[in-house]
Amino acid sequence: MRKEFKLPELGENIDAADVLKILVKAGDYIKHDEPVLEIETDKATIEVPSTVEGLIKEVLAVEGQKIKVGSTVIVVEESAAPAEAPAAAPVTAEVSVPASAPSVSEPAKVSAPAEFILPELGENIDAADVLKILIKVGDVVAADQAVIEIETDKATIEVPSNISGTVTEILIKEGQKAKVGQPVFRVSGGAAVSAPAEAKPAPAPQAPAEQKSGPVKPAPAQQESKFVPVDTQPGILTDAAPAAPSARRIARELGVDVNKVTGSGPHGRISVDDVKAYVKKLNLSRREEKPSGFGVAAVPLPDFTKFGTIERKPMSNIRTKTAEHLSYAWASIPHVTQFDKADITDLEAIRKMFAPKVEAKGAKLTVTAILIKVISHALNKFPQFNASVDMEKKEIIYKSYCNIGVAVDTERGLIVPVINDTDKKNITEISLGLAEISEKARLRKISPEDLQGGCFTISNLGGIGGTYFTPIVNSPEVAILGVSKGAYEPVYKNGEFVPRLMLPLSLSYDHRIIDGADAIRFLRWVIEALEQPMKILIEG
Ligand code: CAO
Repeated sequence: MRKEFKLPELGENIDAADVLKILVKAGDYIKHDEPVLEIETDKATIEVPSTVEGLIKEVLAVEGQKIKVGSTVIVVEESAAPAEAPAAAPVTAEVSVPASAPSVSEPAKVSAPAEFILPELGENIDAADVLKILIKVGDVVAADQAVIEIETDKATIEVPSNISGTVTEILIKEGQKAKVGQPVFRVSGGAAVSAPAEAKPAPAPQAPAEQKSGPVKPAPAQQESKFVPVDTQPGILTDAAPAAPSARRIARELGVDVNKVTGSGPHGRISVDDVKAYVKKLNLSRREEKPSGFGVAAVPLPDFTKFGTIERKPMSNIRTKTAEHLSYAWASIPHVTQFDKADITDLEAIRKMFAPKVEAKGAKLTVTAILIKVISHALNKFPQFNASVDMEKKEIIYKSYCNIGVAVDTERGLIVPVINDTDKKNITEISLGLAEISEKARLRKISPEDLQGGCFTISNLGGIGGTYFTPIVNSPEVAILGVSKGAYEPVYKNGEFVPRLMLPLSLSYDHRIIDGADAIRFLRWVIEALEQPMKILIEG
């Protein structure tokens, strides 16, 4: 009796696979659970075991082609069993799963060791620093359980697992950098919950996980479907690039969209070499491109060891991003910095008077909080300071919202969280907001949203010291206020020197859209508002 072996279910949302290797040929005698072919899905390479037994009459799958779930792979003649084989071995057309292979008959179950890989972390983020590993070997990990704490240039994130099971191996270390797509840990005896990690090549099949006992089931009626290479079924499965997991992984690591790579394998299959060739071509074409105005060629560093002992340490993500962002801002914005001083003697008296009231609400009334309020009014008065430049379209973008970024000094470096709608908040609310973001920044709890949408930045170094400095405009904003240490100094007033508390201010601005005269007018307005707070109430 002739029997067909069809490609079984391969897991949730997997309806086809690439045939890597056919492990049998016509004339072979195949037994239950013997591997028939090696296939590759997006998630894993799998050896598929036979659920039929007999003499192989026909092999319908073709190496290098795609095969759909349910398509016939081989046809066997049951009665043609060799002498030593059981004449009528109990067969079932239901699929048996080798214990060590990824899920076949039970979609989404992973009985093989499964790997958790570092998932996508957001646009332009391809790596993160591993701050803490929250699991250890032997732990039973549940789906959605936080497994590692990482830090990108944007935020500290607890990453939840998408697999469950007992942790058998941890593949990264605290303090290391982990790349998106990199294996993080392995589990055994669990289930993939969503977007399962790429499984390792399946070892040779062992005992079937689902050994059928009890009455022999009759094989279901033969299905009509024959092996259908997907190429002949346009529009069904051709949306994703046919790439091996290894090729996808390297593409991810190199920051390349695998769909843009031309595959040189059968049916355009993309190999690791294809990805590398694509990256090489991309790099060559970039080198040939003309420098983009602000591009500065890197000058090779001298060999410092000639002068003494050195130690090289990797930059943290925050440091790397700060370096890139500030280099870009410094090179692309024509900066001018305007210096001036505000007499905050009276304001200091008012600050001290109101400080207990703000403190009762749980915040501290500081110069920074007051400056945020004053700047919010100034942005309303001088709209070109609450703007961005679109040089491509030759347009200036004016914003009618007001969010102020505050440079915060943390032990991991500088970050600039944003307080939203500062024009609509009173100083107590701003103080509470400032306390919240400073605390979050220092406790590494800032989320990417906390860092977005700023219109203007204030950088107050006065709590530490300094007289003046030249802050760099926080692109795509167009101005930044640097604040240095307020100190008493003699000021000539009404024919005599009097001690006044003077606050040094440094306004850096983008000269493309702000002229020097505008900058002085803006800064003078801010200073007058600090010196005579009634100005805000009167002029708004
Ligand atoms: N002049 C004199 N004293 C100042 C001052 C100034 N410009 N600014 C703050 N102070 C005083 C405060 O009044 C406070 O004194 P008391 O404790 O006696 O009240 C003390 O310094 C500490 O202030 P603070 O830091 O707690 O509060 P803040 O709201 O003024 O500042 C923040 C908050 C987040 C801006 C600040 O903590 C910070 O991180 N500053 C560094 C910013 C930075 O690194 N900028 C550089 C960017 S470019 O590399």
